[in-house]
Amino acid sequence: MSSAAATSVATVPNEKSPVEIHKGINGLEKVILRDIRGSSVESNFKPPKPIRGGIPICFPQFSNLGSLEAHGFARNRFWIVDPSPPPFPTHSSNKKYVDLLLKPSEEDTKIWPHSFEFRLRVTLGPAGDLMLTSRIRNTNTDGKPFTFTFAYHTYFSVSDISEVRVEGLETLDYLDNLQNRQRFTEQGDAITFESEVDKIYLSTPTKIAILDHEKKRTFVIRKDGLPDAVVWNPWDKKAKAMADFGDDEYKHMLCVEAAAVEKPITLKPGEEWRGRQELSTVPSSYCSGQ
Ligand code: TA6
Repeated sequence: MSSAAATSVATVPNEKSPVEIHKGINGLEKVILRDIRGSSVESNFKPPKPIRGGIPICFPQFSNLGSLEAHGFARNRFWIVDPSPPPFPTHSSNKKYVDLLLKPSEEDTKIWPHSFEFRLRVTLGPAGDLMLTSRIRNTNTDGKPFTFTFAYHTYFSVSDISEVRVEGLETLDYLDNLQNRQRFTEQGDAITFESEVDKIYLSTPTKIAILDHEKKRTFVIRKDGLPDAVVWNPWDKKAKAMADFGDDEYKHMLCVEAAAVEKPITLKPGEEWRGRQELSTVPSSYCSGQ
C-alpha cells in the first residue's frame, strides 16, 4: 500500500526536458518524460503482484470464496494517507500510528459494484507490538447492502516450521482446504507441522500463540471482530510449484490469519464493521499462556 504519490521532479542534463518521477511508499509509481517540445510520455507502474510476506489485507473476498481474484483486490491497490481520519477510540497516546484509506476506483466498482471507505490504522507500540485496526463502511447511495469476507493474511518468519507449535486452536472445528473444505475437529493438544497445512479454524479464541522453539520466542495474536483463524504452510511440493517462493522457504514461514470467513459480514449503507489484530512477541521456552 502506498501513500498518495509525493511528486519529486528530477531533471536530466538538458534543463528543458524534465523527468517527473512519482513515488509512493511502495516505490516507483509513475514516470513522466517531457521533451523540449513540451510533449510527454507517461509510464504507470501497476501495483505489484500479491506481495508474499508482511500482512496482505484480504478484502472484499478471502481466497476463492467468490468471483473476484484470490483474496480480493484491496491488497493490490495503492492506498492513501487518510486526510481526515475520524477519531479512533481506545487509542493510547504513547503509540505511533498511520491512518490509511482505500476507496474503490471506477475499475474496482466494475468488478465489485459497491462504494466503501476502508480505513486502516497501523499502530506501532514501544515494545514493537503492531496493531492493525480496519474500519469498513458501506457508503452505497443506492440503499444496497454488501457482504464480504476478510483476513489479515499475516506471514510469520519462524526458525524451523518443524519446531513450531500453535496453541489456542486445539479441539476446534476447521474447514480443510486440502479436503474440499470439509469440516473436521482438531484432535491434537497443539498444532505442529510435518506436511502441508491449509485450514480455516472456526469460532477461535481472541488469543492465539505461535511458539518458535529454536528462537525461544512466542508470537501472540490478539484479535477482535475476527472469529476465524487460517493456518497455512505450503510445505515442499506446493512451495516448489510457486514461482515466487524459494524451494526451502516453507521451512521458515507460517501464515496464521485472523479472519472472518465462515460467516460473511453484511453491512447496510452507513453501517461500519471493525476488525482488529494485535501482534506481539514474548520470550518463551515452549511455554505459552502469555
Ligand atoms: O490463506 C491461505 C491461502 O488461501 C492458501 O490456500 C494459499 O492459497 C495462500 O492463501 C496463498 O497466499 P498468497 O499470499 O499467495 O495469496
